[in-house]
Amino acid sequence: MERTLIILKPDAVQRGLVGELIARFERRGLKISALKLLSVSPELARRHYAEHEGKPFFDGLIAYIISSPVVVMAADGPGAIGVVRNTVGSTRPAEATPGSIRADFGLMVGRNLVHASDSPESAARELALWFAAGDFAEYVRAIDTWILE
Ligand code: DAT
Ligand code: MG
Repeated sequence: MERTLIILKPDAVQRGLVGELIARFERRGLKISALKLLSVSPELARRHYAEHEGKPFFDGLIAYIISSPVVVMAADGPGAIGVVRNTVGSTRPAEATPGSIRADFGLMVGRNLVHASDSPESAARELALWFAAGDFAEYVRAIDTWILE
């Protein structure tokens, strides 16, 4: 079972899409193991996006992510990292596959609604950045036998 980090970015919160976007991950069968809403400090934003430091869009990306609260969650499931990336869609909403979140709700790369970890290494790093070990709930859902073989 994999665990991945999902961030519903400021535009998702401001547009009132939090419930709709979480519902997509739930309906896919993923299990939420941690969830919170918070205002992001510039320091945390820079650490989260450290791989993009120095790129032309970095300052705008940080300004965007700290502009309003975000919802951060951990989602568990078989192949969760790749499944969530596919559910979210391509970085540029204009190029995302219809049916993905970024295609269905977005138009521009700087307002692409959701962050999702892109590899097991990123997931481990990002989960540790946003959550403490005690923040994760380990539980069984009664419905799991109808989702997991
Ligand atoms: P993703 O969010 O799909 O993992 P990424 O890690 O390459 O994409 O980039 C992080 C975020 O930075 C992305 O969601 C939007 C922004 N971004 C990426 N490339 C950009 C570009 N060329 N111009 C403006 N913003 C960009
Ligand atoms: Mg990325």
